[in-house]
Amino acid sequence: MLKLYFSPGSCSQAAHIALEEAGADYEAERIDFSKQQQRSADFLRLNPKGRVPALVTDKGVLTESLAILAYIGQSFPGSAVGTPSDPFEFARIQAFNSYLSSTVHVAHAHKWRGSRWADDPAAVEAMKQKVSANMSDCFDLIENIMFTGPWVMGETYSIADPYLFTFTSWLEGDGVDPKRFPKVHGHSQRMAERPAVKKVLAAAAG
Ligand SMILES: N[C@@H](CCC(=O)N[C@@H](CS)C(=O)NCC(=O)O)C(=O)O
Repeated sequence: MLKLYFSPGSCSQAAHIALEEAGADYEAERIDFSKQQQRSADFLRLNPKGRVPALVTDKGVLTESLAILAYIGQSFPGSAVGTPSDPFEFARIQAFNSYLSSTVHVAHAHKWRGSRWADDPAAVEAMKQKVSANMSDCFDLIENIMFTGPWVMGETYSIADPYLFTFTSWLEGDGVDPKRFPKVHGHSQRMAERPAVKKVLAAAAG
């Protein structure tokens, strides 16, 4: 059975929703950041990066949301998050998710994790001050160029949808009004109505 290590509200939420959407048989174990459990010896043995998500499979542990989402999509081909067999269509999904992973996530991380990039408290504070503007720029691009609608890739729901939903949920905390992006905001509202999403949010709250 698959086992997902997650922390509520973090990027691991995307993999959690994808597992639900796929109808996968899985177990979910919460990692409590307030207790620094991501740095515990037990968790570091599993994922030396000290981050979530981590997915234990029968072939070994997978890390990185981009890889985990693609693995779920390819493992459950007929499901709501099954990946397309056409290489170009799959690459389009990966391009979108890669932008979230390598650009938007990094822009967001400057708010709480600036010490990864600088020791000087003034530099860390200066990075924090850029988060709102950088997240706005990223979402301008998503809203106006990258997002098709009603789902990220158009008519077909995919592994890009739970991933975008997760990043959109960070906007308010980053000082950005999500309503500034009507298409993305509508997407979030549609996502919130999906049974898989409701189940994951309830599990995270419990
Ligand atoms: N590139 C990784 C990033 C994973 C990551 O940074 N996860 C955050 C939560 S969103 C985390 O575990 N942070 C804990 C920490 O930095 O101590 C991915 O996309 O999965």
